[in-house]
Amino acid sequence: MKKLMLLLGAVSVPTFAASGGDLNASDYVGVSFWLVTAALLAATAFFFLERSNVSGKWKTSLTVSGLVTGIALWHYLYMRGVWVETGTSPTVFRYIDWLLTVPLLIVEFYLILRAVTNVAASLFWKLFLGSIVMLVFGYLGEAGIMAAWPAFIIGCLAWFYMIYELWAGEGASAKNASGNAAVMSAYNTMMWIIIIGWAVYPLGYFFGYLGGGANEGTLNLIYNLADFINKILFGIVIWGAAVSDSHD
Ligand SMILES: *C/C=C(C)/C=C/C=C(C)/C=C/C1=C(C)CCCC1(C)C
Repeated sequence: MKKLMLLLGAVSVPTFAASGGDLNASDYVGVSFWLVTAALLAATAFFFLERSNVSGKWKTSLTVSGLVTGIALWHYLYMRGVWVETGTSPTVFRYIDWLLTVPLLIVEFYLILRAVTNVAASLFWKLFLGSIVMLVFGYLGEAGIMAAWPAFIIGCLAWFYMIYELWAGEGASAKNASGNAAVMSAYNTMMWIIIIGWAVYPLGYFFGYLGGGANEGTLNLIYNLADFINKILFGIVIWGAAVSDSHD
């Protein structure tokens, strides 16, 4: 209970700082910022409270899920303010959020694999470095420091490299060598999240910058949906695996 009070206290502070203008009902992008903010708040409380409901080896995974949604909640409070007040993309807040939460998600993947199998730390570092290159070039393209197309292509190559490592690299050999059904299914879930779940982001970039002129509404709507899938739904999938593994 004390933990929950602290959590609620911590999230109520920035809402004052971040209260931008009013929310217009026809501003569907602003409404999507609002909805994802509320969902992130609920998800953060949920993941921390559910720690007591799972066995020891899963607790850290739920903590990391809660950190991811908690960090994103903090940024969404401000991102919504930027959008509602200026009608432009909160690019800097967005990328600071990604730079913090994407490495945490990779830690999360690593923890899940570690819970069921022995994976080399080098897989973690390869995914980590790939994700940093992907995000740095995404930012250079979105901030107009680099032309939109080349930045996008280099970002995609870094993402393809991560997929290649998971699909055919040392992680894949470790998985196949294990011959264990639980290992295979945890590994494959993570691989498909990075392939399908993460593909929503480059789609957002594509429709935002490369479909003829900048379209900031579409960009932010797609990014907000992507965050909902990859931060909240992904956390819920882990929670589901953790609960079923803890109660049988
Ligand atoms: C919680 C935030 C997450 C999981 C963010 C993930 C972001 C990406 C997978 C971004 C990918 C991009 C490319 C593959 C190409 C360049 C543009 C990016 C940065 C949007």
